[in-house]
Amino acid sequence: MIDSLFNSLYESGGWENIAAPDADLRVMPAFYPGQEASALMQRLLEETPWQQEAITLWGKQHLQPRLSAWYGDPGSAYAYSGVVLQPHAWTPTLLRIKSDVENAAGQRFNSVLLNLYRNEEDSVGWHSDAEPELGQCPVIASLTLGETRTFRLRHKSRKELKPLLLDLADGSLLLMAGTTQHCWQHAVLKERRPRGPRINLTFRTIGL
Ligand SMILES: O=C(O)CCC(=O)C(=O)O
Ligand SMILES: [Mn+2]
Repeated sequence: MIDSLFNSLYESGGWENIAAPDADLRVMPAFYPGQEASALMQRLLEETPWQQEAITLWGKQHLQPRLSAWYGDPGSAYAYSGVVLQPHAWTPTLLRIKSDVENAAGQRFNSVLLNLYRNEEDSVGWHSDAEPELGQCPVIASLTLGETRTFRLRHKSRKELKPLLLDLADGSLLLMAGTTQHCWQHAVLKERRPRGPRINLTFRTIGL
């Protein structure tokens, strides 16, 4: 967590709340301690059928600058930017992580998007997770394994608000809830300094 945010953090139930207008953001920095996080990272690197999806933007096809995989309950197909991802069936590794995340979040999830950022060149551009199938005020739990990358948030309309920068470290869990997706966008941008691999898992609830 960056220093400038330190004053706006307060603790509740192991969560650090991040004070930001029109958002409900919490972080658990050591949700999985070091060794457990490394073991899970290794298992997911090996077990996941990683794919580089093609997306359509303004009528043009592009390969996404990261690898991904979608898991979920049967029927939880996920559509965005011209891609429709059919879910893989849950693995024991992912079911175990899902149950840990559900206990911390106090909320059930029926799907998860895995992203693998292979190095500093991989990224996800500015967006909000506001697809209709996620519902009105989606709760999204985001687990980071591996390299620390900067997670940026910017308010959609209040341009006077400074972007928030969260350094999401190995084993950390971020919860985004309330009006966060309505009012804010987020991104993990390319970096110049060399970065090792990072896996991010965003647990979601898709209306079936
Ligand atoms: O990698 C991250 O921390 C964010 C990923 C993300 O925003 C997404 O998959 O929708
Ligand atoms: Mn997102």
